[in-house]
Amino acid sequence: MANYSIFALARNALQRHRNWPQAWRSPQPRASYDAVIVGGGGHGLATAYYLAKLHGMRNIAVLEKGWIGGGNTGRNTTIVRSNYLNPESAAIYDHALKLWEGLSQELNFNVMFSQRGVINLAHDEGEARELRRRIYANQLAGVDAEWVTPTQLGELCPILNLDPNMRYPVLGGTLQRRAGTARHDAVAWGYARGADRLGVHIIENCEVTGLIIRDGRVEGVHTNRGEIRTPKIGVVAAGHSSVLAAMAGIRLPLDSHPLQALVSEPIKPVMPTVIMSNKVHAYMSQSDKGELVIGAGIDPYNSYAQRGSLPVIEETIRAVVELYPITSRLKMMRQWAGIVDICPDASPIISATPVDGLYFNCGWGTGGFKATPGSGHLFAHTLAKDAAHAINAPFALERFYSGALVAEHGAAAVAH
Ligand code: FAD
Ligand code: PYC
Repeated sequence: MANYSIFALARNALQRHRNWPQAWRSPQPRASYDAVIVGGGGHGLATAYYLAKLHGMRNIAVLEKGWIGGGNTGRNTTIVRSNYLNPESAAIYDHALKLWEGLSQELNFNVMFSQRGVINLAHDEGEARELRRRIYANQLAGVDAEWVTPTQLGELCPILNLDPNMRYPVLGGTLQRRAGTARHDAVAWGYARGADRLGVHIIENCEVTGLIIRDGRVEGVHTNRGEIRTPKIGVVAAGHSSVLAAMAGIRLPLDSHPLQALVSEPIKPVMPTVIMSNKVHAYMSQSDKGELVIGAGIDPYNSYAQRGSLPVIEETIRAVVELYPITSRLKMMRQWAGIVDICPDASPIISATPVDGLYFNCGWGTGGFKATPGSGHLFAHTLAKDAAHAINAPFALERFYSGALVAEHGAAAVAH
């Protein structure tokens, strides 16, 4: 870490930042690799890192059409939790949460994982019953979860509106104390640097424009930087998974929608935890810079424009002012959207496909940031061994034929 000491910071500032060492290289693509990962978001980079670190696959490349982390990884509201309903989901998200707990040490890169707790509010009896059911399910699955009363909520977050006469009064909520937030860019950068040091080629501005398939087997990819041969392709392209699947003649059970977020001007610390409300509908936390980080529901239409529509954020702001009246005079600084791929059961797909050597990791919808380390770890296993890990086996494409869906719309906690 010597390069990142206070002296190095001062030296680099005086040298006008001209001599910072590159955190990862910018290699020219080779003619062939043992495996190619399509998509340089957190999931793709984590997959490459674990392929190299745990499975000895070093002749591999991550192909990213833009810059790493410029997709949903750099656009999300950074909430990390594992309080899902079904045991299969609790297992996969808690696998990730355990990896989050050691990630800064693993990567020797501060991903600013902050276990400040995540609260899901109940605003009516039905919601309270459903949330309590989730607490019991979580506890049975070994995931920490507890009920908090309005009085406790007031202590955990003094700016929360607990007026019993509000439109949807707060009746209580669930709290997962091990949950929290992480710095999204740092996750991409940390995995990129780690993978690069293990020999992985991270190739930005390299768009996959076609898949080379012969006799039911992958043989490579066409890109805007030429053809690259490979016997194994892992597609981790979040909002664009259906586009990549179509290149192989595969139709995935996914819908692509914009999901929006916005941040306020920075203010003093007022929000020590993360709070999500399904019914009034907004989720909010405070970044270390002091901005309130606010998330919306999805736009109802399909789109690839990373913009989003005004009515959705207008409703979100209404909800935020209702839940936290002190925000009424805050200025909003930035708004954006990312494209999320949503499965009919709101659970992800980590799966082989009918094409030999072609694998997909997608469908994380509005909630895949929290899964980043676990998803990469399990997808690397699946790619290296040509077989699912026990934890991701329930998330194969097979479930859409067998009917063994893993319904998680409630726990997704974002309206869709
Ligand atoms: P991405 O980071 O999107 O990476 C995919 C990459 O593939 C992109 O960089 C893209 O450029 C690249 N790509 C696409 N097509 C090609 C191609 N043809 N060739 C080469 N590269 C290609 N999840 C949570 O858990 N908690 C949250 O609080 C949360 N909040 C969210 C808020 C918003 C506004 C949004 C949009 C999402 C949110 N999510 C959240 C969801 C989460 O961001 C995603 O599920 C997760 O980041 C997906 O990671 P990824 O690495 O798969 O995708
Ligand atoms: O999955 O926890 C989540 C989430 C929060 C905001 C968007 N997704």
